[in-house]
Amino acid sequence: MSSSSPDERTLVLIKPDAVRRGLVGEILSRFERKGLRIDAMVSRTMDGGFADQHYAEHVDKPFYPPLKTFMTSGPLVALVLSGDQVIEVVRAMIGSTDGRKATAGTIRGDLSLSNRENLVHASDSADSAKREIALWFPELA
Ligand code: FUP
Repeated sequence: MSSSSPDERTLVLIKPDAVRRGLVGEILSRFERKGLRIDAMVSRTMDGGFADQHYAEHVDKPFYPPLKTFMTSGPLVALVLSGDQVIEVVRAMIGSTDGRKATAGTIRGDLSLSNRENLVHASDSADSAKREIALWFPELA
């Protein structure tokens, strides 16, 4: 019997710009090829109240109103990924927030030219992963 702890989980959103641009397969494929597991996945359009909950730490920021408009503008794909150190691994794979500055080879660095329409969200810590998975997939929490 192994005594190692179970793999970590993270919450990922493939944002409305990625869905509109037909990049869901490309993005999912990167995560699959990395060896991460998809534990849950759903297509959903957020309403404003849900966006406020998801982005609780940003609701008072000046960039939030246009971010909210964008994030509620159409369907997105929400998923839970698991794997060894998945939170850090996925953050590295998506790249820095601004697609114009993100390193080539990352999802944002290769495919986004925007600081807002940057294709993916991924939990940035164990605490945010726990909170976001409970919000999006309460059945898994
Ligand atoms: P990230 O963790 O990389 O997704 O970035 P943040 O948590 O800092 O920001 C969340 C989202 O807000 C970003 F994905 C895009 C949006 N944002 C803006 O629209 N303008 C900004 O100046 C910063 C972030």
